[in-house]
Amino acid sequence: MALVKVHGPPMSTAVSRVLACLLEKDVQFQLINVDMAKGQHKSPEYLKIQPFGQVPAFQDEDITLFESRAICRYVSEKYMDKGNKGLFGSSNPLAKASIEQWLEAESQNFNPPSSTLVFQLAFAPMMKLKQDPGAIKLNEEKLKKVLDVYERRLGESRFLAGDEFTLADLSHLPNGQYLVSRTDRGELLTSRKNVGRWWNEISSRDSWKKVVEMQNVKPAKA
Ligand SMILES: N[C@@H](CCC(=O)N[C@@H](CS)C(=O)NCC(=O)O)C(=O)O
Repeated sequence: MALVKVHGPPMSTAVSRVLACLLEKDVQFQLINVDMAKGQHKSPEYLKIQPFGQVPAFQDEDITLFESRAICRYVSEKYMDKGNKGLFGSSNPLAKASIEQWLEAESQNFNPPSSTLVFQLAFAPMMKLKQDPGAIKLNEEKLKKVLDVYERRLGESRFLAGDEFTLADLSHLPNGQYLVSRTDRGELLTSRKNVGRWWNEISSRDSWKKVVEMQNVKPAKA
């Protein structure tokens, strides 16, 4: 059987979310580099598999998907019996709804302020772009409020959706990692008692450690 294909660099938060899921599920994959610096993600060929010109794009035989969280849901369902079997819950509708709820919270509440902070504090300086202090302040305040909710939730359960590590937790790893390791605002996560405990636990999973290793490998010069 052909390996599933992930198109995009592991440095991308959306790509790394999919890689973490594939590693959790123990699904072998082929990583295909997309040279974003050269605009390869906007090429007519690439737009056939990702019409918005973004990474990742994902292929499983004749199925082509984009949107990292949708890809993670698909991988978890399709490879239900492989790797971490509880990653996307069981057939219990309430357990599933709880995972969905926190997956949505990640994408709607956590991702907007955390990805803005990561961009402003880590990527803008790297790309020699001007930082926007107003956006930094506003999004730091927004993220604090979101994490206050997480702090209460994680005071009552080990992981976001219950006692088990699920896609809901996994989905926070990409932005969380950059916030903690590449900005000076990591304390937003690590200084909160319950969020800090949760962060240490989810970010030390073998699957995520492998993704971080992949991110730290410099791409070979063409
Ligand atoms: N919601 C999408 C976001 C994809 C996305 O924004 N990818 C970024 C890299 S993390 C990208 O391709 N940026 C280049 C662009 O938008 O032109 C997902 O989760 O897959």
